[in-house]
Amino acid sequence: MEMLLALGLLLFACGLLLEYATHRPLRHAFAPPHSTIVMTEADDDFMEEASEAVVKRRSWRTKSQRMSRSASFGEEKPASLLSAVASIAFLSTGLLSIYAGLVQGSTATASVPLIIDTDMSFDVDDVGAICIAHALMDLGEAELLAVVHSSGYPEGIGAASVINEWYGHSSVRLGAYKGSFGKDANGEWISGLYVPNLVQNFPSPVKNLSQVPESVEVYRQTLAEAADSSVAIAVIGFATNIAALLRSSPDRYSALNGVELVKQKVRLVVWQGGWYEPLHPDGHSTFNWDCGSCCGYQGVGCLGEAQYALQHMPANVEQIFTDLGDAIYHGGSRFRSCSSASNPCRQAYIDHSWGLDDLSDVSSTLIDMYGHPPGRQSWDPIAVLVAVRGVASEQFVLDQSGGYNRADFAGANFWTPPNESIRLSKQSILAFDGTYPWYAERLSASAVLDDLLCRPPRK
Ligand SMILES: [Ca+2]
Repeated sequence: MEMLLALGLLLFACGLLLEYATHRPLRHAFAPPHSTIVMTEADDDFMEEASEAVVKRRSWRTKSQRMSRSASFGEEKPASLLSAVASIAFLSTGLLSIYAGLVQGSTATASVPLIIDTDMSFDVDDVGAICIAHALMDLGEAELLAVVHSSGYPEGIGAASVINEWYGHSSVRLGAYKGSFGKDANGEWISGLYVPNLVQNFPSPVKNLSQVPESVEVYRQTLAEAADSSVAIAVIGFATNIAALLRSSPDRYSALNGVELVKQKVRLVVWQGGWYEPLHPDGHSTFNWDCGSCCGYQGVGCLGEAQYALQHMPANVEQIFTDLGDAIYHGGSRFRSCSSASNPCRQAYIDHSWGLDDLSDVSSTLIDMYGHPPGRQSWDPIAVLVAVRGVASEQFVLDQSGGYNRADFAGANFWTPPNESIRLSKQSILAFDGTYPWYAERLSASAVLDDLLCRPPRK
């Protein structure tokens, strides 16, 4: 982009110099003699009615019009046709180059390079998170670079491949943690309720982790290829992969170790992990960081990884921690009716036990307001949404910026509010901005997520 802009500016300057050398402004070469730009009363009336921003733009235009108003083009010396053509060539080529540079630049800044680190299996909100990431990719808002899976359950990454296939995004890299964590007390992999159906009955090139590299390898290759300070990572599962990344050594992809590589390439990490006041109490453990201790997972191979990752994340990387999602539902009956049976995202919600038809976990207020059964809570989709769109676009706000988060070995987290000694921290907690009442802001977020889920793949 910089090269294009520099070339454009150089050519544009050449055009101006040539025009100046001929003593005849280019715009005059084709203007009728003695023509004058006329300001109307309507222009001034409109200015008074316009917003402040519009007034500023029109004031600039009016000023330039007034400067031109007295110009009498017939007084200029005639220029040769050759010099006029040369001026046009320089100016138009320069402007086109500038435009191309700006377009390229705007595209690069509008599309967020994204990696999703998921434990897809136990809960279905990982499916929603990854499906909306693909929808955001179709919209040009995200560039989903990779999906990595954070438990050893062999088929988990197969479900991610099914979703890639559905959206036609085969370029999205896949990687998997290949350790022993992810089993229950009987030594059985914890599979969840939707992965087997997706992997066995929907098309995908990858069925299990034997077909993909280790997550840390995918992380390192993808980051090494990315622009500096560009990548957003949404960690919506266990911390096994990202801790391994931070521990990693130089390899064929990069001469940097893991911390150095993250420091150079990663702009933002959004963590679905930990609990934060006032929504939730401080000092408690939560699913992702205590390695699913509530729900049958044996923690060996995972416990301590959230603690390590928080301790070793470079300070220049922005970190947003989110526990929002409890009463924000997505993937309900609206999703069932807006998409087809061939959509694996939809099928996952149907297969999940807390999915479309189970209302036991929902308040009657939310059902009434939303008008239909609500689907599943939205912890992971919100993390991905914020990683891509930022906080401003969906009524979110960053709270307690400059505070500091840490976790203990068992995965309980402790948030230290900002103060003088840690005011330079780039860590924040995600919150709603309070524009709307509690239920309305959640319903609004639900609608955003369902809008994205209902988008058919562009392919
Ligand atoms: Ca998850």
